[in-house]
Amino acid sequence: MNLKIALQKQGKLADGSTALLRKCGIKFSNGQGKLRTVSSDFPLEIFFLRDDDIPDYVADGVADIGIVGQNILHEDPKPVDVVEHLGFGRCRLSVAVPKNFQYVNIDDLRGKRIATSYPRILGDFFASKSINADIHQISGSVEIAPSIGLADAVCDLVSSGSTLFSNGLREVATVLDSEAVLISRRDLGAESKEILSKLLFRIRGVKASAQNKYILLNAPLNAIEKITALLPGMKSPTVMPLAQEGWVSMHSVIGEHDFWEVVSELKAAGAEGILVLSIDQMIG
Ligand code: PRT
Ligand code: ZN
Repeated sequence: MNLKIALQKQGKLADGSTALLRKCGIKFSNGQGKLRTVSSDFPLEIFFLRDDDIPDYVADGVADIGIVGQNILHEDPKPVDVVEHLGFGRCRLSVAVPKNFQYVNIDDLRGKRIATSYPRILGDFFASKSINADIHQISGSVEIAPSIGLADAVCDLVSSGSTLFSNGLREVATVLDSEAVLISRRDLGAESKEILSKLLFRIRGVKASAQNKYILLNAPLNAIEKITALLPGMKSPTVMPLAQEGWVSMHSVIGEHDFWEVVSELKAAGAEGILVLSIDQMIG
């Protein structure tokens, strides 16, 4: 039996989704135009679909699980469970105004015409701020709406901000932060649940490895204690003697977030020859 997963065929989540499965050690071919494939080494059947359709396919049980942006689920909620945040496909749904729009705060959007593909999320946002605005739903190319006279402002997904910038728009308010999530149908059978938990175990290992680095350094014996406090790692650092008397090599794992801060503290504590390597897998 295979677990069926729905992925975006083409677009912003397509590469991240297939890359995640590959990092989980799942092999499959996805040649051009292929709509369906079966992994050769994991009980997984993969469907390649349009992102907007994925929640429906999962809710209907055509697929058991799927990868989709949170923005899609918030705009059009379906009876599916979010089982894991995946840490890629990050973007935000933001309101942006033309450069010459005198924007001071959100109240300046009262009575304005705002073009978006996310009328529900934007409507809820305005309702929470007691703002009445004219939400104009369009399905694409939202960023050109102000320049062609269709709207006073827009509400669209932003990642780098370069699309807004090149269309003379300025981001003024974030409505929703979004990332890719793994969703599941609610009535998964026992066997499917077991495959899903194997997949989740691997996904969590991949996520942990992406958030951590392997660090090696040389230190004088009298710095071991201080450095151990800075590098607790998964349990405690490995300490190995160097050929040179009075020195050791210390190995540990370090979170990517506080990496630069810790590195300068390590140097201050006496560490030398610091090497930092990426981790393929990390199983707690
Ligand atoms: O064909 P299909 O329906 O499957 O794809 P689509 O065109 O509807 O979706 P797609 O591929 O554009 O986006 C899929 C999902 O990726 C979205 O639902 C989000 O969850 C996520 N995502 C992450 C993004 C972006 N980043 C993003 N930057 N989706 C869209 N964009 C667009 C945005 O709409 C704007 O046009 O990219 C442009 C802005 O990018 P920057 O970098 O210039 O700010
Ligand atoms: Zn789409």
